[in-house]
Amino acid sequence: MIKPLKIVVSGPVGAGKTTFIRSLSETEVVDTDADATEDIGKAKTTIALDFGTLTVDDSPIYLFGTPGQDRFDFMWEVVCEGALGLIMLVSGTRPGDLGRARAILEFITSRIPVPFVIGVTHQDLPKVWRPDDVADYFQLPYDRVFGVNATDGDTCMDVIHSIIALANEARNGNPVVQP
Ligand SMILES: Nc1nc2c(ncn2[C@@H]2O[C@H](COP(=O)(O)OP(=O)(O)OP(=O)(O)O)[C@@H](O)[C@H]2O)c(=O)[nH]1
Ligand SMILES: [Mg+2]
Repeated sequence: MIKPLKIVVSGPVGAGKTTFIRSLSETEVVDTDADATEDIGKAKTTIALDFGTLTVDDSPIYLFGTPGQDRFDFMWEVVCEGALGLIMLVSGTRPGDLGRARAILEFITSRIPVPFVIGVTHQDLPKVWRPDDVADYFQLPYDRVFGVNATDGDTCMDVIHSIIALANEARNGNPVVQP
């Protein structure tokens, strides 16, 4: 059996990590959503991880989602163990969370030299931050930042194809070059 490619989906609270994995997974998603105990603008939040699977071009992909809340940050390293690619999601409706997204990105990539792409969710809504705005914020090339509607698998697949290409380079022994 081909070893599955492990991809982590991370980002701040409400970025759409659980929704993204649910939209893509071909198997029933294992989630750990529980009632939020503080006001985070929604009823449920991930407390440990999300897990889903899909197959792309005959290759098995494992998707692991992290919790967004700070108080579960001890889970990030656990969830990221062995990952070959990282998808950072930020919501276009929550530009105030970009600093938080940057902190998570630095936390993970400083511990695991993993290639990453960024998805800006909620692109189906008007007046949200667009991928180019977020690329400028992170000073990243525009082709590393994708507009996503996490409730719709089509836009999520663009992100998956991009991270698979980067992850395969890393898997083939090429050094991970962060932009
Ligand atoms: N319209 C729209 N709604 C979205 C999108 N992504 C997520 N949502 C909604 O936003 C809310 C939060 O999404 P979640 O998937 O729970 O976010 P999360 O990143 O897993 O959040 P935590 O687990 O709390 O960190 C849910 O009500 C989703 O349905 C999107 O791209 N467009
Ligand atoms: Mg979640």
